[in-house]
Amino acid sequence: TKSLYPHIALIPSAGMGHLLPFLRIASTLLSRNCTVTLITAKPIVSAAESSHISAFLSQHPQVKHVDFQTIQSHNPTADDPFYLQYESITRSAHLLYPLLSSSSPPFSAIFADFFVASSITPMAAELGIPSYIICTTSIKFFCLIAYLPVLVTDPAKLGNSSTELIIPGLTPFPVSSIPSPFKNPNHLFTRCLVLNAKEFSKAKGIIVNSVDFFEKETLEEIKNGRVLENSLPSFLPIGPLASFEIKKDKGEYMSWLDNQPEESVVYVSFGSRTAISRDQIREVSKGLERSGHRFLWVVKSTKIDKEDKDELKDLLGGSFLERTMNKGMAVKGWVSQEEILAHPSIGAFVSHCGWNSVIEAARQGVPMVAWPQHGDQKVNAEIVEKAGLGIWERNWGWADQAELVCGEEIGEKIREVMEDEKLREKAKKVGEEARKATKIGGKSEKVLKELLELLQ
Ligand code: BUP
Repeated sequence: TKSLYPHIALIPSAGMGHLLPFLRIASTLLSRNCTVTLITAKPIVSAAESSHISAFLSQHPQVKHVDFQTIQSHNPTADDPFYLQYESITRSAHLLYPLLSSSSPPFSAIFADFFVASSITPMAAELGIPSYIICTTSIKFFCLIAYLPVLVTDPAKLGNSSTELIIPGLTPFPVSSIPSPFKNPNHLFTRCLVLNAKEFSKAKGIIVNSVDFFEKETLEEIKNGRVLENSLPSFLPIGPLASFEIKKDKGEYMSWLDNQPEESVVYVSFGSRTAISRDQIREVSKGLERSGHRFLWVVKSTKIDKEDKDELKDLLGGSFLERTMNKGMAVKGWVSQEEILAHPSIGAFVSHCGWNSVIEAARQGVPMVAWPQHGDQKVNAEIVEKAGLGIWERNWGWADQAELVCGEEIGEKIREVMEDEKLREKAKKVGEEARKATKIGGKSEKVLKELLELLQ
């Protein structure tokens, strides 16, 4: 029998940047009386993913959890465990058929990560369950992914880094912003995305953690109907997704922030899966010191958190820590980024521009120094710049390029953002607009409400 409220299956992919938006969607759906089944793959790559899933489930006991064992990939050409995990989830998703077909109450819809679309979307169609893709990146980058099946047939289009890539109907992409794996059709990251992109058109919609005004240009181009010959389902921006509460002891860094003057601290983080080289870490430390501003810095030197065993004093040098003792705080391990960005003492955010980080900064109206490292991040950085949320120094290359960004330049950019009152005002406006969108009657709230009504 069909219940009054939808029963939704949530299927995230690997990495915190994919898991967190799903948990946020789950808690939003629960607050609207939906029944939620969370389907996660095991084994899990990072410790942060395991601990967040457990904490979320213990706080939301009404959520049904299915932990499914994946068939592991053994791909010797890929060294990124997250990419391998994308592949194994995709290859194992057919194992979910019995669950998806026989759930009680039956599923009203499946919300699946864009990295599992290729296996879930056709299966859902066969079962007659509406399926929606959850896009955890920007709408603009998603359009690039949707174009990948065409692009890989003609990689010469990316031959020259000083030119632009034209995707019909969209403002051109500077080739220098396209992630380097896209130049290689055999790269695991590219292959996975191509496979998934081919199935995008079969979904009922693409749910995005974005806000109408924040990606206005792209949304208008899509509305004009010429993007990818209109083959994509509708985009449903429901962001900025609100955080769900994880009751934990307040970190030492939060008490430290409590004692700093308003808007005086630069927060620095490059996300959950960017390993910054030791040499680049040194330059960041010089930059922070040179900027003269207070700082809170999340230091990460490995891709996977479980492998991060370096001590702060080995990475930064004991003398740096002593010299900056009264000026800043460097931390290792997981911090509550949303809480940090919401703290009144935060004045700017030096960020890799992972999409969740961008949207969190937008929601809090915190000005950014965009420092993209890989993947979607340069495309996202341009959106940050256009929206008036931050500045982006295009000469700072990808993380895998040999050239270091020197401390002097880093310090200068931090000063520029911290001391730019106009930018601060613009960023605050972005924050106001973003928060308005999810209030009752706001643009994102309406989109969500209409979607859930449709699924009832
Ligand atoms: Br690190 C870290 N605390 O210590 P992105 C990250 N986060 O809350 P990424 C913390 O993880 P992808 C920490 O707030 C954001 O919601 C942060 O996602 C949170 O970047 C999320 O910003 C990280 O999208 O993922 O991790 O590089 O590559 O998928 O974009």
